[in-house]
Amino acid sequence: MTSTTRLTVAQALVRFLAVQYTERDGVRQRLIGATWGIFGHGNVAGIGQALLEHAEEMPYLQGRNEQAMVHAAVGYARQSGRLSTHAVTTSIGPGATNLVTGAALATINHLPVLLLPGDIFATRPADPVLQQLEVPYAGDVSVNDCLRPVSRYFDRITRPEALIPSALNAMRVLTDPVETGAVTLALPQDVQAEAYDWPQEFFAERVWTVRRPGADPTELAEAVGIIRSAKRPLVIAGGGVHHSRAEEALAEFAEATGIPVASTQAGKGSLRHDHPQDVGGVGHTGTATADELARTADLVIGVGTRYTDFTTASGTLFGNPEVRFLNLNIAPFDGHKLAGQPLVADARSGLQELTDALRLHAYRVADPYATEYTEDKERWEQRVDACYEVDEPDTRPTQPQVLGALDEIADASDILINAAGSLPGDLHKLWRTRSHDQYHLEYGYSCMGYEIPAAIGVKMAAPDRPVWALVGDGTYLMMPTEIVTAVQEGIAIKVLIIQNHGYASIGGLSESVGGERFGTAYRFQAEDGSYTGAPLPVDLAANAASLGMRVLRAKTVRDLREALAEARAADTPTCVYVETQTADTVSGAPPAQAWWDVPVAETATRPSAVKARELYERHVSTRRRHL
Ligand SMILES: Cc1ncc(C[n+]2csc(CCOP(=O)(O)OP(=O)(O)O)c2C)c(N)n1
Ligand SMILES: [Mg+2]
Repeated sequence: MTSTTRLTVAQALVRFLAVQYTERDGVRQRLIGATWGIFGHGNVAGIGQALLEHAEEMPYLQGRNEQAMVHAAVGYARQSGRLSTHAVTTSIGPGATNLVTGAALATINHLPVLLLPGDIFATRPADPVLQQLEVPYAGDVSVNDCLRPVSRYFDRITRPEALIPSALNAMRVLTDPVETGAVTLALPQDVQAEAYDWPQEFFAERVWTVRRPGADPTELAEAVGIIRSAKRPLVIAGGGVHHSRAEEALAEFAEATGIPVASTQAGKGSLRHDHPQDVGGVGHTGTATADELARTADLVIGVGTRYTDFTTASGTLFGNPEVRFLNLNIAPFDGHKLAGQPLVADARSGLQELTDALRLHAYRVADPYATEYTEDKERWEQRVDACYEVDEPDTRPTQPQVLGALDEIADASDILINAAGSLPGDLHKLWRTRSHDQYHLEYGYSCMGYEIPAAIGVKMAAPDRPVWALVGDGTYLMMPTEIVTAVQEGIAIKVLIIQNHGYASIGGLSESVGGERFGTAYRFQAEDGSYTGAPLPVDLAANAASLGMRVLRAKTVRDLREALAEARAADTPTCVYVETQTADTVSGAPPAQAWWDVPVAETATRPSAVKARELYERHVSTRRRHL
């Protein structure tokens, strides 16, 4: 007879989660390293009590905002190579629906996170319970159903014993390199507190091997043939390179073949910036070097990329009539994109197999092609130098000069986190990535507010490294809450706030699409009623200080250099606050080298929109459908 242990559903879940492990390349670690929680009715007596009772097995972390807790877990998971993550528990109702944005971000970026929202009573004694959505036509709907489309696995545990298969499925999905993303186990609050006699085996240590599938021989042979016939091949490295830890294999592939490597936002850092074959970011926010190579490539080798519109310049980038696509991807869905030849495999395994096969054929690109991209890369480097250069250190910096100041003090150990605003474009074009995991840009969801909580998660996974959250004023205002968490836990993140009085990015975009910067500035109204008056008397530095951070204010480039060095050395949460020369007057960064499709009004009375539409139609006419 199997022995059993009597525990509540919540206690059983916590004990189960504490003994799940991942293993890849011989390294084993805990799958769920800790659990974040904000308590209310719906989890305070169930999961809350279980976390208290099993505090030694499962560390608890207190957050301030449910969405932010997911961001922290995602940051931790990405820094851990998707081999370890956190769980997040919430109350029912608003606590649970606050998870939706974080869940979407995790799923879109293929990053694992386990969500445990409280749910309405399974037994329905209290009907409606506080915060319950009543749906007259369906008794089994709760607000947690909002989490279904943004979760890779969703279940509602309406009976204790249903937890067993559901928890196992949750672990399967979290550790599956294709499927992984947000996993949601919605937990009705009465069920959480219900006791059950659990089979002892449920609490045995379990190891989930994260697989590295190799290529199918037929697909591999096709792929080798396609590469051998290419004269102007270009690799586009996506986030899959990092997820697979395939950076060394990519460098070997590049060195063996002479093929240059461009990268998406998620893939930047796949090669170090000083690798002679790294041509930088590609697409709308790319470098001139990479975008010109993409325009003329006869073969694009996508490695672990989803080919978003930023990468393809909304379908206008790959202009060579002969261009073909070879897509090395662990997900068949992405492997087939742009009507390409799929090579379905783990990025590292697939690259190694390609390199071995191409070495046998002694394939290498011709010298003039290598000379061309080497010289172009050098020209782009000079443009970066020019953007970083400071003639007058006692004036306010431009945003690129802020990055230049950070570039001066950063080494391979620094990690930069950013997600939205004008920084992603500037960073993609300019940042010189010194280590494979230095450039942490969340651009799958480009979610304002990700940076500060994500920095906490990253710092937990990399406690000895300087971790910087780079935020615009808009992003800061969206979600500064987790500063309090960093202060409480003594997690020495660094927050760099760039003040430019509103949305420089969307303001610029608005102007280019005939929107005249409408609703994008944080300014008072001028006499004509437009919001172009004086900046608001809002002091974000004082705000960060009020939440417990040490704050260093920098007025000039000279101050900024000192403040960044001081913050870098600090062992408590520290903020550097700098106001830049506003982006609507001085940009400083190179303009976009490729288009991005943001549809413009087809009919309008205002001349700006009419003009923008003409330009829009010219761009649209260059779009290609790759078949
Ligand atoms: C949660 C969320 N809401 C809205 C957007 C759309 N958006 C992208 S950038 C941006 C403005 C960012 O402003 P700020 O952080 O000040 O950066 P700046 O553009 O000034 O560099 C907005 C509203 C978004 N990405 N995320
Ligand atoms: Mg701003």
